Amino acid sequence: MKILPLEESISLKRTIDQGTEEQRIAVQAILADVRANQDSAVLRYTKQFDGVELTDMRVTDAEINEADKRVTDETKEIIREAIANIKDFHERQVQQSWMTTKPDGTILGQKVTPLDAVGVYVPGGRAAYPSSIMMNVIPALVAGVERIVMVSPPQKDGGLDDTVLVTAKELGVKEIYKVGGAQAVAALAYGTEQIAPVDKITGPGNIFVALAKQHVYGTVDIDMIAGPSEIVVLADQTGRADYIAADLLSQAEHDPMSSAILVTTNQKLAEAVSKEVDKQLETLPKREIASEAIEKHSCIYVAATLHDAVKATNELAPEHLELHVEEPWVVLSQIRHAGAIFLGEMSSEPVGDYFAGPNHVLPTNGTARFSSPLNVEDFTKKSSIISYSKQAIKEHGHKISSFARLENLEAHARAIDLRLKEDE
Ligand code: HSO
Ligand code: ZN
Repeated sequence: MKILPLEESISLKRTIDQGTEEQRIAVQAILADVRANQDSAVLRYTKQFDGVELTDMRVTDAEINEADKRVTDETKEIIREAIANIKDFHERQVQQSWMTTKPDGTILGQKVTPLDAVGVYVPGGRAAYPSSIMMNVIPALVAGVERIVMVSPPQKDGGLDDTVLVTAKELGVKEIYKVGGAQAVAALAYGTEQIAPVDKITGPGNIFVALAKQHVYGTVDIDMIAGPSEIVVLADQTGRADYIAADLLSQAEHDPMSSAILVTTNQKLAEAVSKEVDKQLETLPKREIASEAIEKHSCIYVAATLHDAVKATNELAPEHLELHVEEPWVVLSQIRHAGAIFLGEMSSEPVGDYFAGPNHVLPTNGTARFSSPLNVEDFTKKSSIISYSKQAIKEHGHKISSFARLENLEAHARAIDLRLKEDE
């Protein structure tokens, strides 16, 4: 791994993959086709892109039960315990509706309502992570969303991955369709004969899914367009090179575009981590992906002081940040931008990916400067509550109609004046 002195300021200069012109045109054509021709278009694209001829996209109870038999009890136990931890964490995020009353009888408030229907996209093949299904579905469940739909592209045999179905079963998701790509996003956004439309689409996907999500945003809500995984480790002289190298590689193995960065105050540690990364890479099954990420998008920065290291970390605003320092709780108070912060050398990043409870859908690409992990609030919306009393209108009505006339909106003013007159 490259070792560099920490310069004045650093940032991850990467942008979201916007796709090629060709891809954008293809996605728009698919969206329009599905909107016009509904299921017949969806089934045609499933045949074309997934090589499977389906007549019915809905996953049956029998398919789910078959998958359930093939998955070991041990795996199911781990899935259940992870679900329990993630539920417990997200239940703490629930926001209550509130009302406030003023002496003149005015009642104001905010009513929190879960979304009616949400679609969760589950990528096909090796990227079909059960953990990501949990991270998308659980906040929706906790928010109280009544209809949660899952979509995923069918495998060559026309089915879905066993662990995907078992995870859905454990979560209580029953409406699952074998459809992927831009056609799945279109079906969820516009609706087809078989798939009723949803209000929000979440979950990761390939470039076609990402472009389709961007395009339907406005018709429905979407979660975010996530970039490749990132990790920053901030370490002082107390850091252990083998732990740090292993954690850097844990994110490097996600994608050749992933970024793994160590910012340290200790030159010796920098050299030891660099060696460890090379050593650990040798035996990693995904070493091709990980070494490309390490070579092209990763490096080690050596900072003169911990203060400089913290400043650089805030500039990076990483998706994941690990603090391998003598006093992580003190350093925490200086961290302003990071999706998830892991304190101390036992808090290895995969703890958060799978099990601890916080969501692993996190802001990437520096967006931790202004956005948050996927959470329960993302599956709710709010309505403002306004109840004015006679007394309140009498006291304040003239100010409101004056304000309206200031904006040249006479009908607004008269609506208020009418109430004032009645009261005379
Ligand atoms: N670290 C990934 C999520 C993930 N890891 C899923 C394993 N499975 C993005 O935060
Ligand atoms: Zn991960």
